[in-house]
Amino acid sequence: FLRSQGLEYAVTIKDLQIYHEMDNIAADFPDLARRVKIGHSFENRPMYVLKFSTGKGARRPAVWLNAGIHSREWISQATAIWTARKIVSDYQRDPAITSILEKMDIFLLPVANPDGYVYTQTQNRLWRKTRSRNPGSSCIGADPNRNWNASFAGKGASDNPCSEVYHGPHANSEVEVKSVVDFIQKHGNFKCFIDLHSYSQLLMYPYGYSVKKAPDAEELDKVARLAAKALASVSGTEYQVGPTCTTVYPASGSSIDWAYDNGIKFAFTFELRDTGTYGFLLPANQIIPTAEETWLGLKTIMEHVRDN
Ligand code: ING
Ligand code: ZN
Repeated sequence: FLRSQGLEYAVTIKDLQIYHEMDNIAADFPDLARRVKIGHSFENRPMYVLKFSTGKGARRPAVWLNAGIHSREWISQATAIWTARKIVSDYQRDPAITSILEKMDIFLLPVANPDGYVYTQTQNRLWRKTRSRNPGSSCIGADPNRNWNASFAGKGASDNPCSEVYHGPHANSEVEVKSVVDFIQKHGNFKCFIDLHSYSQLLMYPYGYSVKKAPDAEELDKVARLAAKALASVSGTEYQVGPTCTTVYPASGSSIDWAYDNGIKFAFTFELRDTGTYGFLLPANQIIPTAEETWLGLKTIMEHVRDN
């Protein structure tokens, strides 16, 4: 048993090259970035976040950047790891990120669904869900963006384990989701939660579980429009902005609705490039252009969080 665990761990680290880059970033900038294990996946892969902090106080107001919750949306994980490198290289060069980090910590989770991510690289490029077993069904996995405790099992989720939007047996049933929830709750001072998906070029805020208007909808809409404008300034990529439910479709149990209903006001989802020409199979030559433009959108949001 121990030997097989050891082997599995070795394979895992080899599979997830992003984890090596996280290590490299932390080694290159020990005063700014640290790799933190927040839990493990169903198949026992580690869940790593990069914590960016200038170290001036514990539990500072913090930003959570989430990526790769849906494994096939590869531009999400790629944008996240590019962003990690960007944060450390621009700190003390770009006044915007410098001032953001003077006041807040940033936690970046580039691979929120590691088992799914490995599966898309080895078995099925278009796998979306986790890889957990469903007792009584031969279908695998739950949708980790329907599994949060926010109108769980409501509109836009399925109770069929074979569905791509299966919500799972109960809220937080997916250990990958539970790990993030526990970390954020234990920390207790997150002000912003941003989830990166693809594709469609949308920037959305709560709610997805209902057409009811979020109490902060006006402010969130204003911030999202500023972010979309900054993003478009790089190479003209246009984003639509609005609440999830009416901008894309109703969806309950999502990460940003959970964040918002748990006091994290600045909750946004990006649906990155493109609008369907390549869809999930976005060519590699669009990775850096996507990451570059997204960075301006992310900074715009974080500057607003910094000042509010
Ligand atoms: N789209 C998202 C999904 O989980 C979404 C849309 C965003 C739903 C935010 C709920 C909240 O279905 C993709 N492409 O995954
Ligand atoms: Zn997605």
